[in-house]
Amino acid sequence: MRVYGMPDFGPRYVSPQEIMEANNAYAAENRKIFNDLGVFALNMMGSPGSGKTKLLETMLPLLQQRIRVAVIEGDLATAKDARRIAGCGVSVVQINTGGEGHLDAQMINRVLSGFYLEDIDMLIIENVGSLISPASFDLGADRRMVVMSIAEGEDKPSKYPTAFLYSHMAVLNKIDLLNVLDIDLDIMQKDIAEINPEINVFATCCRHGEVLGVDALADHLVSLVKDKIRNRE
Ligand SMILES: Nc1nc2c(ncn2[C@@H]2O[C@H](COP(=O)(O)OP(=O)(O)O)[C@@H](O)[C@H]2O)c(=O)[nH]1
Ligand SMILES: [Mg+2]
Repeated sequence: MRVYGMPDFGPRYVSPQEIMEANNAYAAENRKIFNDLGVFALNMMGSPGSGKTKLLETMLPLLQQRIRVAVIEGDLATAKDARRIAGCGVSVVQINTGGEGHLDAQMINRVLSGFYLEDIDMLIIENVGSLISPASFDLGADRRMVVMSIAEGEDKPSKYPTAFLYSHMAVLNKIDLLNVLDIDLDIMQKDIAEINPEINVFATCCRHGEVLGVDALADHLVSLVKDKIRNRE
């Protein structure tokens, strides 16, 4: 919900609950559209620079061999990420939020008509780069995934637990940097398991020529998408 200008009868207070209720109504509508059309939606979150777009660029060719994928890109400004994804031959819509640090369900709802959803098995939504507010806004996706670069520091999952608490998958990216950083991957994994014992953790490297772990993540995602397709039949 947005309040443009001030109504005649004076300022109106829009409570956080009202904002969340309005968001949840759109999220429910999105979920219904995804379920009616058999589209598996993934809400992908993580800090700026954690490697979300790079992970997509690396993983999309593996996914496209087995399922039909489209992407929504969220950023404050520019269509740079959408251009990168379009380079993989995938349908993509870029949403620029201006100042907002997250995508909300209404923004997703507004761009869904830009896709031929009947011809898509999976819609991946790369959220605005942040470990904080994206985790609070349900988009109506089937699953949530948080991507963190190990270079962000091993203490970050415990300092920013919300995204890990609400995600089904966590990706620890840039493991090629283990050689040059004083990072203990075990501490990160232990902290994540403490925040959310159910979460599936994947360690990846997306660096050209050194790709690691992306095939295991792609396999996991394809099996989730195929489960949804099977349950619908
Ligand atoms: N060394 C290394 N660099 C990576 C890896 N994954 C991504 N990067 C780099 O990290 C930077 C940020 O990646 P980007 O995909 O734009 O991050 P996003 O903001 O989360 O979408 C880019 O320069 C990527 O090439 C990785 O696994 N290893
Ligand atoms: Mg990006």
